[in-house]
Parts: sequence; C-alpha cells; structure tokens
Amino acid sequence: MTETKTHYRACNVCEATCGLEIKYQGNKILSIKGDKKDPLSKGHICPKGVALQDVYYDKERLKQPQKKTKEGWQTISWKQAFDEVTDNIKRIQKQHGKDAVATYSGNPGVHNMGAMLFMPLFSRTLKSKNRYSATSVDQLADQLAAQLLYGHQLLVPVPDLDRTDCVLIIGANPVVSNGSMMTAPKVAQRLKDIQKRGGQVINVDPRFTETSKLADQHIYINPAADVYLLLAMLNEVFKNNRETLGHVKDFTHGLADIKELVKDYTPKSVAKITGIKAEVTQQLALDFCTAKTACCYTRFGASTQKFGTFTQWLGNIFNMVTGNFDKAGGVMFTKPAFDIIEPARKQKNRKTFGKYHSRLKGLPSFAGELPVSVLADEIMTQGEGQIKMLIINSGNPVLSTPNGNKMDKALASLDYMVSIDFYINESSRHANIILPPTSSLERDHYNVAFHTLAIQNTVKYSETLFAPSKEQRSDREIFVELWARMQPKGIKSQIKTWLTKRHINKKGERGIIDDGLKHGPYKNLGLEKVIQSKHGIDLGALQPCMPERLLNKDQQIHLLPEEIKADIARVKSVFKQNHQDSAYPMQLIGRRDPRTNNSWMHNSYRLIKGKARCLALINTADAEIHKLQNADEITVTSATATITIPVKITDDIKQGIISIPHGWGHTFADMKISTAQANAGVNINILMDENQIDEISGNAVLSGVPVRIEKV
Ligand SMILES: Nc1nc2c(c(=O)[nH]1)N[C@H]1C(S)=C(S)[C@@H](COP(=O)(O)OP(=O)(O)OC[C@H]3O[C@@H](n4cnc5c(=O)[nH]c(N)nc54)[C@H](O)[C@@H]3O)O[C@H]1N2
Ligand SMILES: Nc1nc2c(c(=O)[nH]1)N[C@H]1C(S)=C(S)[C@@H](COP(=O)(O)OP(=O)(O)OC[C@H]3O[C@@H](n4cnc5c(=O)[nH]c(N)nc54)[C@H](O)[C@@H]3O)O[C@H]1N2
Ligand code: SF4
Ligand SMILES: [Mo]
Repeated sequence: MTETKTHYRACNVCEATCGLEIKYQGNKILSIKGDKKDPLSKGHICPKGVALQDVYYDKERLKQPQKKTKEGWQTISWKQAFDEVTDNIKRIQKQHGKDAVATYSGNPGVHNMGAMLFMPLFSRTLKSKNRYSATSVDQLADQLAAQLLYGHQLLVPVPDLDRTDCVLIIGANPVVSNGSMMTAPKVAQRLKDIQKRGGQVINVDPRFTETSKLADQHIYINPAADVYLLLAMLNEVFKNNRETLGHVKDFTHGLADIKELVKDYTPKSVAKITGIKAEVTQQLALDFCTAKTACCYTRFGASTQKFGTFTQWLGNIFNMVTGNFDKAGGVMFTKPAFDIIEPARKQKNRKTFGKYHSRLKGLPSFAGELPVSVLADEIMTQGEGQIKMLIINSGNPVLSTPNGNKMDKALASLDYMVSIDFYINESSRHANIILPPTSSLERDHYNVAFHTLAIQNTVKYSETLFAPSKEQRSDREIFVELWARMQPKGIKSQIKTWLTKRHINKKGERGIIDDGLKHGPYKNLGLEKVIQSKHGIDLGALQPCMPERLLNKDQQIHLLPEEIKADIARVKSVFKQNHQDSAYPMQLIGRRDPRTNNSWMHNSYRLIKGKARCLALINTADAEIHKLQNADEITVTSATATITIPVKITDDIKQGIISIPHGWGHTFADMKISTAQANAGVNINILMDENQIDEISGNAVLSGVPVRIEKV
C-alpha cells in the first residue's frame, strides 16, 4: 500500500494565507485541514482551502495551450502557442504602435509567486502604457492614500488586531472575506478576543453582515456616505480637544488644515446624508478616543465608491489624529522578511501617480497602470493609440469590471487576444490562444505580497505538492518564455543565461526568494531555514517604525496632500445637494459569499452545491412596497442594464438598499466550466456604469449604485 504522507503549505486563494495540512497517498488527496502549527492562521481554514483539491482534479482545467479555430478549441504545442502569441504582439505593435497591446492582470496573479516575480519582466518589455488590473475595481484608493501620505503604495497601515482595544470596521466584512489589505486568518476568533480583553468591535455597513453579528455595535450607514461620517467624527475629536498625533508629531504637518476642513461637518449636519443620528456619531468618536488603543479599518465598501480615495485618506487621518498611528494596538506597518517596499527607496523618481493619462477620459496612471473602467472604450474607440490586442493574466473582466456587457463586446472586437488561465470562462472564451499555467498544488509558493499586509510578521515557503506533467508550464515559465521571445536576438541569449543562472536554475523562483530573505531585515534567515520550518516562522508582532519606514523624500508626513485638497469641493457640493435620483430610488451594494472567490472556483461542486446563493437581499419594507415574497423574481435596472434575480427578504439590510454578490453570470454556452454553468447566477457588473468613478483615482464605483426594482 502507498504510504500516507503529510504536506504543509499556505493557501493562496485569498489574503488570509492560511496554513494547510494535506494528507495524501501518491496522487490522491485524503484530506485538507487547517495547519494548527501555522504561526499566523493557527489551524484556520475555510471551504475554499479544502476545495483546492477540486481545482487540482478538475477535468475541465486546461493543461495545454488552446487555439480557437473555426472547428472549436484545438490543443496545440507550447512552441506553436508562444510563437503565435509573440508574432502577433510584434505584428500589432509594428503596425499600430506599442500602446496597441494591452495587459490586464487579475486577482490570483497577486497570490502567485511566478506571476508576481516575472509578469512585470514581460509587461515592461511591451513598453505599452495600456496596463490594467483588478486594482482599480478594488483597492486602488487604499494604495493611493498610502502613496500620498507615506510615499509608497504598499505602505498601508495594518490594524494591530491582536492588541487593540477597539476596532472600527467600515465597509468590510472580514468574517466572510477573511480580511483584505489586512492578512488576518481566524479573524472571527481574533475579533472575539478583543471583546474578551474588554475591548469593542464596531461595524459600519449598510447591511447587518456576518461581521456585524459578532460586533458589539452595528451602525447602519447610507452607501458612499462614509466620508461625511469620518469628517464628523474628526469634527467631534477637535471639538473636544482630543486631537493628538502622539510620537509622530515631530515629522507630521498640517493638523490645522484638517481642523479647518472638518469644521462644517458636525455630527448633526451630516446625520441626514449618513443616515446616522448625531448622538451615535458623537458616541462613536468618543468611544474611539477614550479606548486605550484603537484602530479604524476601512476597506472594500469604503474604496469602491465615488469618494473612495477621500474616504481611505480620512480613515488614515482619523487613526493619526487620535494618536493611534504607528502604535501597538493601533495601526502599524509590517516588517516583511522578503521586502518589496524597501527597494523603491533607491528610485530617484518615486512619483507613481498621474505620470501619464489614458487616451480617452484622461484618467491618471498609478504605479504604471490605468484604471480598468476605461479599458472597454480604449478597445472599441478608433484612432491613434487604440488597443488592438489584450493579454489577460488570471483575470475575468467580463464578470469583474463595470459594464460587463460592454467589456464582453470589447473583447470580442479585438484583433487578437491571449488569456493566461486554466479555464475557458466568460473572458478567456474570447481569446485566440489560451496559455494555461499549473495550479496551486503543482508549484512552489511564497506569498510575495501579503506578508507585507499581515497583522503579524511571519514567513513561510510552500514546496510543490504534486509535480506537474511534462506538458504543463508554470506562470513563471510562461512569462519568462514570452519575455525572452520579445528580446532582440543577441541580448536575448545573454540575458536569458543571466536570468537562468541567477534566478531560475532547477529550483525555480527559489533563488530570488532566498536572495531577498538573506538581504532582508532578519538576520540568519534564508530559504533553507524557512523551508525546514514546514509550518512557517513567527517573526513577532508589528512594531512602531516611524519615521524610518517612510518613503516620502523629505521623511515627513503631510496630512493634506494636493490631490485630496483638489477633491474637497466635490465632497462639499454633494453634501449640499444630497438628492436622490427618482428614476433610480434604490442603491445597490455588493456581497461576498464564504464559498466562492470572485468569479472563479464556481466549478467546484463542493463549494457550489446547496441552496442558490446569487440572490438579491432587500428589506422587508421594500418587499411590502413591491408585494414580494421570498424567491420571487425582480428586475434590477441601472443606467446601463437590467438583470433578473430572485429576492431574499431580510431585516438585516437598510431600507432602500439592495445587496447582490458579484462573480456570477456563467451564462455563455461556449465556456467549459459545466458545474459553474449549471449554477449560473447573474452578472451584477452589467449594472455598473463605467463612467462612475472615484474622481481622484479613477477606481470604479461598485457600491451605492442607483437602481430601481420591479416585480417580474
Ligand atoms: N460588482 C463587483 N465587482 C467586483 C467586486 C465586487 O465586490 N463587486 N470585487 C472586485 C475585486 S475585489 C476583485 S479582486 C476583482 C477580481 O476580478 P478578476 O481578477 O478579474 O477576476 P477573478 O474572478 O479573480 O478571476 C480570476 C481568474 O484567474 C484564473 N486563475 C486562478 N488561479 C490562477 C493562476 O494561478 N494563474 C492564472 N494565470 N490564472 C488563474 C481563474 O480561472 C479566473 O479566470 O473583481 C472585482 N469586481
Ligand atoms: N469568500 C470570499 N472571500 C473573499 C473574496 C471572495 O470573493 N469570497 N474576495 C477576496 C477579495 S479579492 C477581496 S478584495 C476581499 C474584500 O474583502 P472586504 O473588504 O471585507 O469586502 P466585502 O466582503 O466585499 O465587504 C464589503 C462590505 O462593505 C459594505 N458596503 C458596501 N458599500 C458600502 C458603503 O458605501 N459604506 C460602507 N461603510 N460599507 C459599504 C458591504 O455591505 C460589505 O459588507 O475579500 C477577499 N475574500
Ligand atoms: S480563508 Fe483564504 S487563505 Fe484561508 S483557507 Fe480560505 S481561501 Fe484559503
Ligand atoms: Mo479584490
């Protein structure tokens, strides 16, 4: 009989990075459980971690390149695929210029070591300004606020969840999402522990969520009104002379500007727009200020709205002005073993915002990318600089970006499209060629991104569990090959040799990680030691690190950056108008489900079985107005489209608000994800208007979208 073995690794599906314990015999997985000895996740696991085996065994997962022909998809060799892809890049760039070839990088790319380390190598070689990613339907606002205040897009302060006395959660549902821009596995337990310590958990959300159930206090807020709540709380802080910058005072400027800015926004004056009584806002500010330590955590719902950047900026300011920045129990920066931030210090020009603008609409670039809201138009609008070819890596923009119908048409209209993905889904079905990478269990993994955003410093390396078959390629191999084929002949072999020797010898990406660890902030840490630890190594709690960690050139913090100043007038004008659109009297917000991950993993029967979950949540009072019963179908109409969806009636959502999950709508017959197709749901993103953006950053508006509903 084959021996039963145990493999330890970090799950790479979401930001929680849970340690997994996998028992297996040969190629057969016997069980996947949480690794109790993982220093960060301490045994936590969610259904998606268990379902990694379904992705591994999925017969519909692609392993060899596919070419679209008149007779359907054909399996072709890697050589032919790489030849055709790079021939087309060269042809199109020669004919239409560099910008005619665009890239879109989706969420799993950030959770993928090969893509993180090698996709930039390839995309830089294209020299195209048309680079897009899921960042601008997600955390662009968080990263821009970080860049403006601390000088780097990844210097995002992380709540010190394990030591705080009060956490104020605005626009996040970590009990379901497992945390975002805050790697905090086992988050429900961690929140309960705050309460056990005598602390408070407060949640501000238009819906009473799974996180609210756990909180000491839930506050219903109108969508996109967080900016006014935060301004009023700050007003209250100043009114009661409770402002304090703590030890960051000596290198922080502009407190008087903040005081001036918030003076018109009293808890009373914002009550109508926020939907929160003045006393509640006052008490909230007081609770936060009087807690020994506190942290305000603003996330997805706060970022993907018309004041995304302003709100994220205010979240930072609130922590700072109440003396909770760079302090144990407040918010702090990490000290990752493999540090992707520190190298930026050497760059002379650290300006990453607004270096250039999109051809249409003039949206600003950020960190070498443009906001994805403009992508469909950039594909479909003729003229110089039009996008003719798109290379998508691990993304599904038809389901994940605004105006999905338009995106679908845009992808169909391309001269050439490539998808690096192991499924034929809503977006990759438009590709001329699909290059499928290996899946999670078939490759090494180091979490390059999320150790940087974790509530505790730890380090972990995961080795390959099952060797891929000969015909498969990893994301790293795909990018290096594409990159190499784009190099001029002489240089090509020279650099490829260098790259091969230094980084991708037999041991793959290990060279880079080992290098990074050895030159990182921890002594005596190398890859070998980390691998030997199996479960990962605890590197200790977050520590104050100001001002040394700042990447601002002057090593100073300026509380009111120019970009924010320029948006104050808009905040003021919406405050004054505060009107509702009578054609669209309701507001749409999103929702995540514990058993799906954005638009993918829906092909796992284990995850998708059971009651339908793509449902519209509406309030009992709204149901009465529209004479609706549970499971009745409604149409939801926005400025861009109409969808039909069954309702679930609940008191756990504010009246006038409707909540629908994203990532569904597996309705196209020419895909190859049969379990997902059998549980199709609807694509909420056809309702999102790509013209509605956060005006500072260009991030898409996905929360608080005006809609109307009708009974079918
Ligand atoms: N309305 C609305 N829209 C949203 C959101 C919302 O809450 N509401 N959420 C937004 C957010 S936060 C995000 S991050 C985006 C996500 O949007 P995207 O990143 O565009 O889409 P995903 O659904 O994550 O698609 C992931 C794709 O990657 C493939 N994939 C999985 N693993 C790998 C891998 O290892 N390598 C490669 N090459 N491919 C892989 C999958 O098969 C799938 O096709 O959606 C955004 N859109
Ligand atoms: N199970 C599961 N986990 C996931 C994912 C998944 O698809 N499924 N996706 C992963 C990804 S890519 C990300 S980015 C993270 C996101 O993780 P989170 O940041 O926790 O985001 P959500 O779970 O979408 O929660 C956002 C909350 O904001 C609320 N909200 C909406 N509009 C507003 C508003 O205007 N103001 C306020 N205050 N609240 C508002 C919504 O009701 C919702 O409860 O989750 C990750 N984890
Ligand atoms: S919470 Fe995230 S990292 Fe943890 S098992 Fe689930 S999907 Fe994986
Ligand atoms: Mo995301």
